[in-house]
Amino acid sequence: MNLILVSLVFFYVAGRAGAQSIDLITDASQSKVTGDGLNVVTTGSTAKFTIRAMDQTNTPRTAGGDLFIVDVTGTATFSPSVVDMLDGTYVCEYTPIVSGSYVASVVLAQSGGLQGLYYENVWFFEPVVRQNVDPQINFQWGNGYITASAQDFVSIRWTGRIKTQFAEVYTFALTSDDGVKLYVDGRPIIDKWDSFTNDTLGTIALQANRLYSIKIEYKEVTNTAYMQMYWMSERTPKSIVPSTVLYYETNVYQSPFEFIVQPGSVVSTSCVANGAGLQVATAGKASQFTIKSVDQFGNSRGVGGDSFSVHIYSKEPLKRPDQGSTVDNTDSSYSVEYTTFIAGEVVLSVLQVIAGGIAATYYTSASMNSGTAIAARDSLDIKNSAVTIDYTSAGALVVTFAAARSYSVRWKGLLLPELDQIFTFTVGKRTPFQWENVTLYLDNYEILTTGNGNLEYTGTIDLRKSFFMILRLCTKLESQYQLFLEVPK
Ligand SMILES: [Ca+2]
Ligand SMILES: [Ca+2]
Repeated sequence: MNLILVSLVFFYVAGRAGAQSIDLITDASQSKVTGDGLNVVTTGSTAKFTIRAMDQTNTPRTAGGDLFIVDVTGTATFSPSVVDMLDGTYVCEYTPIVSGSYVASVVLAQSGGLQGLYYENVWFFEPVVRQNVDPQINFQWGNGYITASAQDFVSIRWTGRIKTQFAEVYTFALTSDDGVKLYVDGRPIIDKWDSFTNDTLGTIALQANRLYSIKIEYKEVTNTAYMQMYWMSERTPKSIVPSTVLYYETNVYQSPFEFIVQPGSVVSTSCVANGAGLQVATAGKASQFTIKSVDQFGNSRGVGGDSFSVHIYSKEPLKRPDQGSTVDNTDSSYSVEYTTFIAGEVVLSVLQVIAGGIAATYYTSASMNSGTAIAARDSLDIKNSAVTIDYTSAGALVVTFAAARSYSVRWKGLLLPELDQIFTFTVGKRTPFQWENVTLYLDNYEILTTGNGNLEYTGTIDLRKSFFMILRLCTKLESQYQLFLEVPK
C-alpha cells in the first residue's frame, strides 16, 4: 500500500511541474490584423489597422513589448511605423500618396538569430529540407553534413533583421567556402558567389538603434564547407555578429496582405491638358486637346465620370466666349474639341465642374482685394444653404449675415441653363436688410450692378442650354444684410 501511495504523489508533482513550465509568449501565427487599413485605402487619406497580439493558446496578450514590423512594397515602397499601445495591441497608420497594387508584410520580429532555409542544391530550388533559427552565422562544417543527408551541393538563405547600436559605418566581414552574398537594408554589400572568400569586407553607413533587413545567401559545392559573419565599427570590436542583435521574422495570421490603393478624388489644380489645340487654332476650324484627370498627388484617376468645362475668351470684353465640347473616354482622359471664330490672342480656360454650389471667398474688408480672405463661413453666421443655387426648384441664392460687419464677398461658379432663351436675373433686398454695390457677371458680361438702396435690379442674357456659364457675384457688406439672387427657371 505504501508503494502505491508514493507513486500517486510522484505523478501529481510531475503534473504540476509540467503545467507551470508552459511559457506563454506572443505567437505571430495567432496574432491578427483588424481594421480596413490594408483593405479600403485611398491616396491622401489616413489608413489604419490594428495588430492584436495573441499567445500560443489563442488568448489575447495584455501587455506590450513585442516588435511588429510592417513593410509595404509595390508601386511604391514604404515602412509605416507601428505604435505599441502597451495593452497587447499595436496600431499602424499611414497615408499613401501613390495609387496602385501593393503587398504588405506584417511580421513579428524576435531576437535570437536569423531564419535559415536549407536546400539540397546550389540554386535555392524547393523543397526546403531544413528550416531553423540560427543564433549566429558561425559554421565550420568541414567535410561533414550540412543538412541531414548532404555534405555537398547545398544552399542556405538566412533572412531577418540586424539591430545597430551606433550611427556609424559598419564593416561586415565574411569567411566562406564556397560562395556567398550579403545584403543589408536591401543593398548588396558583398558578392563572392562564384568563389570562396577569406575575410571579404563590405561597408555600409547605418543609423543608431535601428533594425535593418539582412539577407545572406550561401552555397557549398564540394569538399570543405564553412561560413562565418563578423562585424565591426568604430565602437564595435570585430566579433562574430552576436545573436542578441539578430532578429528573425514570423508572419502574423494571413500576412502578407495584397491590397489596392485607390486614387483620391479629382483635384483640378493637379490635372493637366495637352495637345495642339492649346497652342494655335484657326478661326472656324475645330481644334483638339486632351485633359488628364488626376488626384492631388498626380495619380491617374483610372476611371471617367469627372466633369470639365472649356471656355475660350477674346480679350475684347463684350464678346461672348466660345465653348468646347468634352468627351469622357472613361479612362480618366477627356477629349476636348472646340471651334472659335475669334482671331487674335485668346484665353482658354479649363474648369472642373463640381455640382452642388458655388465657391465663396469672404474678405475682412469692404474692398474685396485687401484684408484677409476667410474660408470659415460659419464664423460669419452664414447659413450653409446660402451658397447653393438650386436651379430647378427654389431658384434663389440667399445669403444672410446676422450682425453688422464690414466685409466683402466674391462668389464664383458655373451655371448650367436648361433652355435656350433670354434669362433675367434679379438682385434685391428682403426687409429689413440692406445690400450695397452688388455686381453680377455671367460669361464675363456685367449683367447688373447696383448702388445701395431698396430697389430690385435686373439684368438679362441670352443663354444656351447644356453650356456652363461662368457666374461671378461680388458685393460689399457694411450693415446687417441679406442678399438674394433670383435664378430664373
Ligand atoms: Ca562539402
Ligand atoms: Ca567547399
